[in-house]
Amino acid sequence: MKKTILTVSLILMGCMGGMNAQISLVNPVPQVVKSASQELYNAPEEWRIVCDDARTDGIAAAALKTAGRTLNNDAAFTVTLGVRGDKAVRKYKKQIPQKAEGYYMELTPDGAVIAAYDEQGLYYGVQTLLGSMAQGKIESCTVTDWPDVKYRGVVEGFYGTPWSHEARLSQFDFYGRNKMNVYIYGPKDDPYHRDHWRTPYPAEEGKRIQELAEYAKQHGVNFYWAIHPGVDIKWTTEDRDALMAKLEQVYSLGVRSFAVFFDDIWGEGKRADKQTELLNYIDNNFIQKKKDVAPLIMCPTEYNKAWANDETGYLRTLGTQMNKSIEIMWTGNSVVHCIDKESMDWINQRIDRKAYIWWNFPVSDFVRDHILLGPAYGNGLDIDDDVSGFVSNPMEHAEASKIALYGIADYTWNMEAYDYKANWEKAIVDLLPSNPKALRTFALYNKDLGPNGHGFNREEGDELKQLAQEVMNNDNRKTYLFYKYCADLKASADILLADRTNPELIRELRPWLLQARNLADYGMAVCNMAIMRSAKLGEYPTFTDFYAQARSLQEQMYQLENSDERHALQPGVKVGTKVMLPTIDKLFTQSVELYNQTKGTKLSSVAGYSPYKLTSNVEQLALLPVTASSNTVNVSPALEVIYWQADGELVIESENEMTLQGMEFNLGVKDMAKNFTLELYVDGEWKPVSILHYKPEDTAIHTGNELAGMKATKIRLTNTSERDLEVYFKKFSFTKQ
Ligand code: 14T
Repeated sequence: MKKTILTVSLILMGCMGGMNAQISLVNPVPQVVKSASQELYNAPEEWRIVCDDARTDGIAAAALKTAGRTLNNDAAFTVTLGVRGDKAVRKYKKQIPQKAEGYYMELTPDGAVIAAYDEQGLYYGVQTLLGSMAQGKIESCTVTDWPDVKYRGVVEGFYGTPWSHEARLSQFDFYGRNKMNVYIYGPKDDPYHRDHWRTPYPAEEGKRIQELAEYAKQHGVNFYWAIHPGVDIKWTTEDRDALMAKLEQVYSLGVRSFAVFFDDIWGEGKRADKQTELLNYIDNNFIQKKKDVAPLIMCPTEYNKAWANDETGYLRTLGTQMNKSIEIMWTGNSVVHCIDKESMDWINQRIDRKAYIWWNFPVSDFVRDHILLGPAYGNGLDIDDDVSGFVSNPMEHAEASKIALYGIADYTWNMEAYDYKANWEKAIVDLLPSNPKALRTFALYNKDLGPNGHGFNREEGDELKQLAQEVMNNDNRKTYLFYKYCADLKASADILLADRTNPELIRELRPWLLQARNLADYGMAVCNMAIMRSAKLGEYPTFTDFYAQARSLQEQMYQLENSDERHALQPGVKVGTKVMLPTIDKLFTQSVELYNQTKGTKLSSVAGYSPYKLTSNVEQLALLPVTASSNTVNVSPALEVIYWQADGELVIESENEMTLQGMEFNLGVKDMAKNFTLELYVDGEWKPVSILHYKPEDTAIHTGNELAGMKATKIRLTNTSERDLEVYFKKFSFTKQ
């Protein structure tokens, strides 16, 4: 099969028009395109639709009717729609690809014919037609098209603020346009999904679910509703019935596709045999019985290779015992990982079916100080036959996620042809046609995730690397060039801040736009320092003026990171962390050192500004950001279970001596205080401070009265229980006087 496609696309490259061909505006890239000529015609202002009665009320016709053109039965331009067997497209029977969701389209200046395999394919044909006319032109061509992956889309599966209702509606428009057919509703912080999974949706919330399911359907998107019962499920008939009742409620709201998630839990809920029994029960007594419900999807507890234990055979149990129609999700070799052929073979063997990929990109719930605007790349281009579905877990920033999702739509539709760089360029124009250049420049510095517990990195700033080196070699011409990169970033951020065409996007980007301005200003100040270092004495402004400016900007960046521009518990706003910021920091330090050498001054050359430093030999804690607002210092909570080994410690060090007021932390497990020792570093010595739970059933840990008024430079929390512990890290904060 692959071979024929390859030959077809090779032939195609010959006949396809240049990059301006209007069909090239379409995302995802269609499988087979034949262009008749290079010529472009004006798209029609009005058209008439010709189709069998059975099609008039379908989603394809509806998409045409709402596409902003006048319907007129006398119009010269005819759009003929039909699926296999329809009279309207009888002549095109042979051209229709024999694949679900496939379609054939013929476009001339006089009209379009879309002949599809099924109604969904017809809808996609219409999307291709509309997409190609996005710039008001049409080109004569034929398109034969179908998806490589059966289920393509998004799982709203992150921790953090769930998407708003409006954001979701806008997503479904976007999925429809980009031929994604799955949306799985599973935001970790919707109480009715996880913490209170037994509780039925109240009327108001239920109405919104209903509206979402309906809107999704109109856009060719299957709305899956997921339940996450593993946190506290008892393997009793009572809980089983509670779960069934909840599914029934959601069914009554119009939802026809369901998923059950068992990720990020421990204890009883993790048992493979019990999960299997429950899922088979749901499958036999609900999914199959209803007749109009899609195959069930489940997310296992061991959802990636790093967490899979072949000895206990969790995955094998699912593989052998669970009904074959149930889809099993998988994130790859680790929680956040790209997928390749080899890793698919590994998992598919174990679960005895094709895994349904849950790709943890562009999700940023573990690096909330970053926003991820880079391309979607790194997955094998040859795994279409090895996956049953492929969905992306996005950021809590719905609009901004569309850049990566645009790529995932393309990748899953036409895998072999996927060109992530070309796709990214198109994605930017699609998202912000009013200011693509500014968005592109800004996005260049917001691709990587920075250091993170999952060790997942993205390319960023490669185009700057050589220049950065040359700047460090004191080549002033290169410094001017680097200055221009900074100026470009500044201009882009300013332009975007005033863009009014996509207010939701700008709202999401805002903290990073403000930080980009600081970063760019900082970069320009440092370039000025480097240049003025060798300038004549007395020339104004001087090196020290720019030094003071650079210092101020370092501090402003710190201030913004700790402002309430972001989520209170997980703040931080970082831009350009891979190349741009480190380059500026290095150049700052070097310039100050050289200046000190020649002038005999003692200016501080340490770049960056952070009065608090966290160190820990507990691996999962070592990278957590520390933030501070006026009197409160806070360590960002971790999402996962923390393995806190015996004697493992967490230390917070302050630049200046602090007078403490109070402190509270929460390790998510009751009766934990007795396992830990809290100490303050006072006058060169560690002094213990008592800790306790106010109530036995409380997980919060408080300090004794002696803390208030103590002066210290460091705080240390140690596991002194002589046992390795499993805890959460929900809160760690203290206040100063
Ligand atoms: F179900 C899974 F496939 C999955 O990825 N679960 C969560 C997901 O909700 C979250 O958005 C994602 C990225 O943080 O990773 C999973 O959550 C984790 C993963 C960890 F390794 C939470 C804590 C972890 F330590």
